[in-house]
Amino acid sequence: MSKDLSRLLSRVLRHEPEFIGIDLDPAGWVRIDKLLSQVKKSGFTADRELLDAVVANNDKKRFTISEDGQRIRAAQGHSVEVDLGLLPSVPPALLFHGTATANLDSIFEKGLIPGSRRHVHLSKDETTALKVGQRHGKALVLKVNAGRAHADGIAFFVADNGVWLTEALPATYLSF
Ligand code: HQG
Repeated sequence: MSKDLSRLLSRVLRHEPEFIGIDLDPAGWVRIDKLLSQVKKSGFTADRELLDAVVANNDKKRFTISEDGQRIRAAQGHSVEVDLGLLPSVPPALLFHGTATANLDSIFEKGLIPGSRRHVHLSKDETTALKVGQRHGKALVLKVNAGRAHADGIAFFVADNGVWLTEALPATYLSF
């Protein structure tokens, strides 16, 4: 049950709010009471207790509840247009990006690009990056020279859940 709600939240808070008839505000937030009533109207089971458990136990901390406890948003991973309001941060010298080997030629030609999402996602450690890459097939991990990219003026952001984000990254900052 909590897995179903987690999947539904990912879908509506990142990609398809209209699936249950909600609107996200420009920073991706929605009121929790409105969300829960629309979830129920759409035939799913949910209440505040289950929602809080899903948020607290989510393996990747995908969802953030606002400080006043009234609103929720996805921490990252959006394909809908949102401005998360994150301030640029100084990244670690080295970050990692897991991808499918089949993407390599294109990545070294065009650099990392966000695809259907708003940002390129970077991991702090190789293990996490490998897991991200494996979602797409035979995987490998690219090293991202984030220190040099940052020094060259590329902005990096850290999402509420610690995933590093950037808008795009030329191949010159990538290596094996
Ligand atoms: C690839 C998950 C060809 C890129 C994870 C990736 C993450 C290119 C795919 C989050 C390319 C996009 C995001 C280029 C990039 N040519 N392919 N020039 N540039 N790509 O799913 O990074 O479980 O949108 O390497 O944990 O895999 O959903 O991004 O393979 O944090 O919460 O294009 O999603 O979180 O795929 O994953 P995605 P991602 P959740």
